[in-house]
Amino acid sequence: MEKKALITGITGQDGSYLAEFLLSKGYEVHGIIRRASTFNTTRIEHIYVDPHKSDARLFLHYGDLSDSEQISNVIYNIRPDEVYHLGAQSHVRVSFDVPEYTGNITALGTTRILEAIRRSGNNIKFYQASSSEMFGASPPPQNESTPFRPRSPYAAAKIYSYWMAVNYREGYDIFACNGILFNHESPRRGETFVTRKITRAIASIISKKQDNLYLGNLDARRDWGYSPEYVMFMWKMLQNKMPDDFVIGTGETHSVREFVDESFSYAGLDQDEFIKIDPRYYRPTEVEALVADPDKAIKKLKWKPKVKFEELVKIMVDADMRAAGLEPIGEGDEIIKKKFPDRWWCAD
Ligand code: NAP
Ligand code: G4F
Repeated sequence: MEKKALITGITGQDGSYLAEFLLSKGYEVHGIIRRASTFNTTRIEHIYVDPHKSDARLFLHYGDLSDSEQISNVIYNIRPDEVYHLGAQSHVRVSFDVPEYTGNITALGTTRILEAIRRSGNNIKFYQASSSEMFGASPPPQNESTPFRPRSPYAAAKIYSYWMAVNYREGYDIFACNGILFNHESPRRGETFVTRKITRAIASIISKKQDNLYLGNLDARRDWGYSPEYVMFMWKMLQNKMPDDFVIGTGETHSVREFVDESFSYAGLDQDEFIKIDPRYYRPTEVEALVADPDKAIKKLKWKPKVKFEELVKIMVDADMRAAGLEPIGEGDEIIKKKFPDRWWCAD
């Protein structure tokens, strides 16, 4: 029988790729969406079919992670086999401005889902979108045994969720897995995260719509990978025999400055002309360096990321140039075609 998956955060970067991936695996996919005054479903419009049609396999339900009753109703009515909990206030800098809200959604939202699963009495597998941000001040490389030393309200909220997933696994025998994912990007990345902010700015500068790009800390280092590859491993974790927690990342690290260098030179722009520092983008406490040690996932899940840092940059610059109506440079498109020939859902 066709499996059913429920995705929270389906309108986000990862949720949209995961929905496509699960549809390609034959799942019936359900997503929770928030009511917004403007459309927030742009990333999933291309896979949406009128739910009244017989071939519809993607269904959307209104709900909010702050509303336990609605969450419970959706889980009770759908009876999913797997829940992928990706919904969150996911912006680290914003979490310093709205720490209480971040705790309510990113931390307590997880408890609301786990409680709904437990109370339903059904056998439902659970994926928690944990984050490398939880390692915070712990020096790299970071793996499943590295202590959590959070440096933001977001990280503290994610650590709470991590432990709730572990507790429901140990206490109630729920098949709950934490994917501790390092930064992963794509053309669908939210526009205020640093990589996308840079690649969008490049297209705007070339289009003469923007003169400068204001950034914060250029020295921070991140382990950046390609989102479509990461969402496949969310699914893989839930197909394992036993529930477990895994670090997923490339094992390579680059500074924000290197991302700027690589992307501006790919686009043929002189960054010195355009980059300015705005201290408003500094964080009260910063995570200086993240580098994954994904050895456990390599051995147990056969994790092997295909997209390298320089390739990720090219994929994102090309996509933003195309979105701005410019002719892409083209190397990024070639990388997608070559590395994912039968994975249509990777292409944007
Ligand atoms: P994203 O693009 O910011 O998407 C977040 C999703 O959560 C959106 O669909 C958003 O809906 C939804 N959401 C926010 N507040 C909500 C609420 N109150 N009720 C219901 N839904 C709500 O994030 P992402 O990059 O895809 O990341 C997916 C998850 O992985 C997040 O939990 C993130 O914290 C975590 N994570 C991400 C990375 C990364 O590098 N991308 C790494 C590690 C962990 P709207 O569209 O309505 O805003
Ligand atoms: O792109 P960022 O905002 O991502 P950050 O803070 O690493 O968080 C992302 O990755 C986490 C996984 O480790 C996820 F859990 C989380 O949900 C999110 O997806 O910032 C990356 C780095 C930071 O050090 C920041 O200080 O870039 C630096 N930065 C420099 N200038 C900037 C800017 N970040 C942003 N957003 N905007 C800037 O102008």
